[in-house]
Amino acid sequence: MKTALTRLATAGAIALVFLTSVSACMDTGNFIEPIDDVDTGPTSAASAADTDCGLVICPEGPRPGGGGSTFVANNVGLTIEQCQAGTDSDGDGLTDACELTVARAFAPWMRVHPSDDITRDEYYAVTPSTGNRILVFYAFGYHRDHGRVCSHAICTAHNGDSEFVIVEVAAQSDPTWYMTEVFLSAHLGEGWGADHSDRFDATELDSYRGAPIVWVAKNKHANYKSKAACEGGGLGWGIAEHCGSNELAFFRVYADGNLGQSENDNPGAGLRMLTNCVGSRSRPNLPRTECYWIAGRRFYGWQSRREDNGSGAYYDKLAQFGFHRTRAPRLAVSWP
Ligand SMILES: [Ca+2]
Ligand SMILES: [Ca+2]
Repeated sequence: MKTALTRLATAGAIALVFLTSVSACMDTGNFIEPIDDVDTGPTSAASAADTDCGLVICPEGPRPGGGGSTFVANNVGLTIEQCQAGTDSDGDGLTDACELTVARAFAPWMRVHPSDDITRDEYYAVTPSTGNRILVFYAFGYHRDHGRVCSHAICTAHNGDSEFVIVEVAAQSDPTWYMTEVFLSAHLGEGWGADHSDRFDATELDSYRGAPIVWVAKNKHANYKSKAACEGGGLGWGIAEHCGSNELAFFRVYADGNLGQSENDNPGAGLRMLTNCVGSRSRPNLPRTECYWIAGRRFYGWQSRREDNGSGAYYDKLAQFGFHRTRAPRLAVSWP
């Protein structure tokens, strides 16, 4: 995590180097190192990057040393140019094969408590951001939040648990790309001191094969960067969360698990939803369908909604980070 002053100073220093050494969109060979922290804010379909540098990539000049000290390299096996040539079912400029490959390459590894129930159905969205950044939203889709032993409402068990992770990626004209930042949900939007959601530089988390490792709190499934952060975070009122390290689970990225883009929010833009309302893949006998692109549609983990109030709508979380737009803003803009 950086302070605002640190980010401001860093952005200023980088901007000075940038202005004196490179010009936008010059040919920088096969290494394309993005300038960090120079976002101008959320972009629209008609952003300058679209018209100046193609849909996704705007090479912004190399930085000596390569990769940047806060980035984590990951060989995704294809270049950004290859990502823009082929079938693009959701119409966002990235091919289906690219979105699947990128989602698999950066899918979070989960350190879960050995006695936790992490029954889940995973879905993901891959969306262009500004410059050469791409954001991937990983929706864990836990069927149940098993609660904690305490008296407040936040501690109670309920159907559905809509925790998520967002990974920000710097695409390259080279098979090696970079994980730049990660957002971890931890009871996002819950009050009472329970919301420990935050954005991190990629190197602030442990990583495996270029993808982040997250610690998943037992029963309530909040995401933390470490066991210490998990057990020091808690649910408020001194009630601790618990994390265990005996198992390493992974986010299952299916070819038909791509949510696509929200066409409802971008009429006429040519974007398409690939998954909106869907039944449970892992337990087809469950009674409910869950919808990802309907505002305010609470998530019940495919289980009967009569039992309780479920968990927060995935749409609302996608929209908070701009995944309902043609381009999502950088994580640093969504969560400064
Ligand atoms: Ca696409
Ligand atoms: Ca997409």
